[in-house]
Amino acid sequence: MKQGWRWYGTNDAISLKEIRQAGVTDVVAALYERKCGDVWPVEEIKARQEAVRNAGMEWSVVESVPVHESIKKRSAGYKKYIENYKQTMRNLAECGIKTVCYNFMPILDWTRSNLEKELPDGSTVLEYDDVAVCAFDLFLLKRKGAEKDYPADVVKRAKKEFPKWSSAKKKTVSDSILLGLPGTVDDLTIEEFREQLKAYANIDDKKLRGNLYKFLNEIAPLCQELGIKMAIHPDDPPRPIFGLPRILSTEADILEMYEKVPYENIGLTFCTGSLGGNPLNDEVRIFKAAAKRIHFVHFRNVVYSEGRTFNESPCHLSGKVDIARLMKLLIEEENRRGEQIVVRPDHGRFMEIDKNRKCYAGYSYGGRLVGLAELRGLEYALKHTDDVAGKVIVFTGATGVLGTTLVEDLLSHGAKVAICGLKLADAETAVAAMAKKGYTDALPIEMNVLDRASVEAARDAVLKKWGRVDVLVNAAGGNHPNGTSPAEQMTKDVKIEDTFFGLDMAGFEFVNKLNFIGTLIPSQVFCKVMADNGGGSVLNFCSMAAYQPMTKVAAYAAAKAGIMNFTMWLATHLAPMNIRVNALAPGFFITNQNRFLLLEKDEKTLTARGNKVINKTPMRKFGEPKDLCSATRFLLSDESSFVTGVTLPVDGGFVAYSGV
Ligand code: DNO
Repeated sequence: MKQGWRWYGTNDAISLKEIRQAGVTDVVAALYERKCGDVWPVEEIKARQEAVRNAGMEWSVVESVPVHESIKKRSAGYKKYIENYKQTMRNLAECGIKTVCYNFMPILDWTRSNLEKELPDGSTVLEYDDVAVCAFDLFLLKRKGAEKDYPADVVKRAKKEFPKWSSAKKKTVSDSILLGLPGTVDDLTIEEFREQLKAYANIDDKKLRGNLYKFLNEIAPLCQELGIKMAIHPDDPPRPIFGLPRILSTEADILEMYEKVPYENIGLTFCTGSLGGNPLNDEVRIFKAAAKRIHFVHFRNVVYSEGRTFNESPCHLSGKVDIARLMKLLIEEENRRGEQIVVRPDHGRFMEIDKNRKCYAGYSYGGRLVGLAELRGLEYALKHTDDVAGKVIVFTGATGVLGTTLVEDLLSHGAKVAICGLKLADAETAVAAMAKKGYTDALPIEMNVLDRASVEAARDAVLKKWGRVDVLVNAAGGNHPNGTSPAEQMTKDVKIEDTFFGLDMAGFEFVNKLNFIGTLIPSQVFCKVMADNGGGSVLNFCSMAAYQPMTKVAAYAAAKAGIMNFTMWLATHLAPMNIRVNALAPGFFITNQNRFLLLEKDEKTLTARGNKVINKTPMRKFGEPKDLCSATRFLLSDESSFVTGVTLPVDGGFVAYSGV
């Protein structure tokens, strides 16, 4: 995660200096002084940006550019406000600020009934008490039909408790609901709220959704052109309140928005606390489903006392939401993108340390510092206790399509990788590309897997750099047209040179040797190092052709079958030396060695053979290189310490299916 912190500008009781000292790099801010619907002038954006820069940080996310009510209702004047919104986007992009958080909750933004729920230690947290909200709705707002929106027992308790409310309590609850929350658009009186509710009498869930999608489709092309990512903030609490529809509360809501607004840059602010405000939400599931278009993250937790009543958790990690798993998913998503996402610790307790300053509700210094420290510790632990972290991995064939992805994954999990390629220049290019992504524990090595002297030189270079070898990945290999017979079967009609009898012996030998001997020599050289060192593990690369040969590729299939057999042999032989030997059998992935067999020249249309493959793959698709990452890490790490001699297919079911 890129560590971020919300700053309320010059009105904030917390200074930029203090924020910097919290250790964050990214500031989340807005032009809070601008009215909702105004165009944000470039000079004002620049001034704020300068202030943040002078403090040593970057203003990278806007939270929020609020959406004018007329856009939500599509009522008089909305076109002008959309134009204004677009102009603000242009101005932000001109300043290089390209992530924008906003929400589409009618009238009210996020809602709490108590901003100072006291915990036993005297610190306070924000609370949403369903009974208090119900009592407000029934007896202060006096909304018609309100009763049916609350469970019967909540209504019963509200009726019983409201007569006992002091006028101070009435004021606290109304103020908490209608005003006082930072980031909300307008503070309202009860009368004003009632008036505004009327305007929504004819706007139901469906209509509001339509208005959101229209608005987004109107601004999406411009945002795309400007490189702006729009990150809608989920409803909080995530369900209808006061009879107002809320349309961004659940997994289905998010996916519907993705579908109706088909632009990658129109995505989500993944706010764990807001989503957690509905007991039925499964935030982990939502993250997985929404991952690709998550552009910004808020981490915090909630604790339920009963029904729909919750308070914000005093600990950002524990509570209803599984933050540990979400952090893990976030790290995976960041690895997939090769880019970090801005995260801010959302809200925090109000503690003694802040007693002399007036912080915005939820936005204390101390409480958020604690939250940030917890999140940072969690991320650190997840990144550094990974089982491949610190391992020295020699990776042959590291510059190929699959190798590149796997190497990056291993580096991102803390391994040290010798990137071995036939040509030094390719290995160096790969190492430089990894360095650009921030992975510097990589060493470029020139290695010809068929030449023992070359492999031994590589061994010496790795030992010189890191002093040991823990893992060998034998990914070098491949097929070649010269080792392939063009005809699937021999019939009277095919030319003899296209059959087995036309096979070029040199071509056959090359492919067979490259795969089998190219696995054997590095195994012999590096397993000796591991044996001397007390152990290690080897991962060979097999193929679907190892289980059952495929037409045309006799040399390749025979070699891969040999590797599968050799994996078992070597596993047996080296088990007493604490060396495990396993293999991975990728199903069908488009790589440079098989492209000519599976795709036509246009690189899109499947060849007849490509179609056959898809038809025999129960999952009906080719694999993507990242599909091999977790299986690879598993087989390399101590997670699989009792697994040796196996060949693990990662194939969408290809091996399992007979084709009939
Ligand atoms: C609460 C915040 C919200 C959020 C807006 C986004 O603490 O998460 O105020 O900024 O809903 O528009």
